[in-house]
Amino acid sequence: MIVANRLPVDRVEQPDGSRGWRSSPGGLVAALEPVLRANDGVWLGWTGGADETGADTEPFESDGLRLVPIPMSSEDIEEFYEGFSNATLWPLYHDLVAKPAFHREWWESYQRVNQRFAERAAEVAAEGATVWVHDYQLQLVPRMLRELRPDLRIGFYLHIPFPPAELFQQLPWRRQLLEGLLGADLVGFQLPGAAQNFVRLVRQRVGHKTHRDLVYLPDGRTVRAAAYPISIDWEGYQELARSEGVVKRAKEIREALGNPRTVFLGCDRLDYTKGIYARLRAFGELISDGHLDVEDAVFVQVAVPSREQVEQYKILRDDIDRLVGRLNGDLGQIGRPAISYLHSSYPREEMAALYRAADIMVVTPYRDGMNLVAKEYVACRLDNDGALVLSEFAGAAEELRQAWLVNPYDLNGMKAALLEAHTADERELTRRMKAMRRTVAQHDVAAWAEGYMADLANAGDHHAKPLRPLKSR
Ligand code: GDG
Repeated sequence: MIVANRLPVDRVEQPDGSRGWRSSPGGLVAALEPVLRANDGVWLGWTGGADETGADTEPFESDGLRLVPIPMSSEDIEEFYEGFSNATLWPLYHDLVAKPAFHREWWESYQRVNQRFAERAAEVAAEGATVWVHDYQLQLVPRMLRELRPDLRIGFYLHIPFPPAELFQQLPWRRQLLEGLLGADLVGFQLPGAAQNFVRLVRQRVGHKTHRDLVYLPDGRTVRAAAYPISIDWEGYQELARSEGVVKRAKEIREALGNPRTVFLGCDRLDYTKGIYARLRAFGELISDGHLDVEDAVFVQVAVPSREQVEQYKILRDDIDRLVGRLNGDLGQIGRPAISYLHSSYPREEMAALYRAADIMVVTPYRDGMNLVAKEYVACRLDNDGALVLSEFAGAAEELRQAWLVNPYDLNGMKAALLEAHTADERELTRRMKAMRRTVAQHDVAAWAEGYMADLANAGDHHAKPLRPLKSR
């Protein structure tokens, strides 16, 4: 059983007026879907809409997947989702890039909604089932679920960074969150540093004995904390990038941009952790300094709308709108804007075409758990060309060592890296891209899911009945 904040489907209106479901594309769905199908599993999560009655709990099937909806009222959405999840935990776990808000009502709501997920999971899970809980919205679920169903094997995976003790300490409910996670047999993180932060905090704040990646609980259970860097569907992106439609569309995109010599690309959810503002400033300065010319360079920035009800996100959107307006007003020429700014989301095919069309991919988050966009770009560069400028503070930087690595707080450093990537010769580009492609091809999302599931099968209570390996079931 997968337990995640969102179900892998979106509600859509059918042409005949009835309501249906459409699979929502994304790395996580692509990764977990095969695991789920192979194991006759179910996926439990929120449908994305407000349900004031709380009545919509009937399991349903979509494209062969068994789905169990968890209802949320508009108050839950405001307090649990937009509040505690996205205005408390998100900034706190991303190095305080924004100031986290601590509100006791939000915490109450977080507990209530986590309890709802745990109770529903406890009702649905088969005897001795394996349950994999995902991400920061559901950190209390492992413990709540274990209390209800001690027979289950429970895994947890955090998609975002886990902060150092100095920051985590601020949270008024720090101990409860740690204890929530300790309900799992295996707690997975993107990077080894995050797993170490967690183990250290458990030792300091909860007082349990620890040794390396193991936590020893007073009741005899052991919990393992380890890193499983997430990845992408490598083969899927290869195929997509190779397809006729995508190749043609990539050409069209460059033509529509006026066939400039260099296309820079940024593609992110519109989120203050992603460093969009600073990267556009750096690019703007390269033009005003005379290093680049709008006649032959353009920056395409796709900003996918995200969390639009949260105050910080509204402010960010306005700031970026203003900056883009100013840069284009000051630096652009007729038919030649400096920045081509798109506030929208696109189908996967269009994303792949953009990756193919871009000479330099610019990924400069202040902090990011992994950053799949960087890996997707690499996957789409079938000819071993193109450059990746990547923040040191993205999880992906631990694997993609051949990118031009930058400190996103250092504007001059970013400018220098953008220029270096811009002037690099073909041999240099090929050398770097080839190495990065090898890395991502070897560590794709299937390897990620299999690695985690194999460790989960071996983790936890050694007296429990061993789980049959997933593949042979
Ligand atoms: C979190 C963590 C971690 C984006 N726009 C469109 C679109 N996307 C797809 C991308 C990519 C995914 O969404 C974004 O993933 P990222 O990893 O870049 O960033 P977050 O959304 O912040 O994800 C992150 C990740 O979880 C996984 O664990 O890597 O650190 O923050 O796959 O392609 N897809 C489509 N249209 C869009 O407009 N179809």
